[in-house]
Amino acid sequence: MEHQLGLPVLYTFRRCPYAMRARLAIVAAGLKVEVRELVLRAKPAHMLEISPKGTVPVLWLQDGTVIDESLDVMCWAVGQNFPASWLVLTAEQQQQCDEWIALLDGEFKRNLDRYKYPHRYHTDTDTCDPLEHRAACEKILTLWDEALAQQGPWLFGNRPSFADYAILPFVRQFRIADEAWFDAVAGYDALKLWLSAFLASPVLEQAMVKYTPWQPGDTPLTFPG
Ligand SMILES: N[C@@H](CCC(=O)N[C@@H](CS)C(=O)NCC(=O)O)C(=O)O
Repeated sequence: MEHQLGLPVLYTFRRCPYAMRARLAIVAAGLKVEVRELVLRAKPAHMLEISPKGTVPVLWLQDGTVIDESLDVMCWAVGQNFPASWLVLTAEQQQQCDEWIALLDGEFKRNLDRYKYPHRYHTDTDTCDPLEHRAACEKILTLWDEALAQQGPWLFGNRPSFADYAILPFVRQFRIADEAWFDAVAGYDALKLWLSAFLASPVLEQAMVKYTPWQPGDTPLTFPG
């Protein structure tokens, strides 16, 4: 299971928004890793050995260090080589960024899951109403829409930052849950522009290149390809 290419190894799942934010930061930082795509129902034994909690992304460095939280993978990538196009946040912006990400990974994700997969959250006594959860997500989207309307096209002005790339994969997922509704709903003008610029960006295209699931013994592949 060694690092055959002399590069860090990234266990990833293409559609996972956490893995996406890690890959986006790796692309933006101009780094290369060895990629191991997986399917969630059949996680590679080696990944579970180095990170028993079993979530993607997992980055395995050449010295054996394991980084298995998406935000930590992003920090590692930008710490290796800060993306030239990204904004360096002031202390105040960093605090705002941290607050938004906490809201995203907590309340937004919780409601997004219930909006997308309500049947998973029905109980004997309670049915899960997806529209209630969509409305809860919308309250949070409004915060980002307002920030973008005031000082867009990115969350902190005219350059992207850690905040944009940490958050956008989840806003993309929110849209995908009901694209026709999202595209037709009134409002969110600045947020929609922000999302569509991201969806058309070369960084996303590179981060979403398809790989066949990895198996031990496969020829190692690099990401980005
Ligand atoms: N806090 C973790 C969350 C990662 C996460 O939950 N990833 C999902 C996929 S989107 C996962 O691997 N779930 C495990 C599974 O479904 O078996 C992070 O930020 O990296």
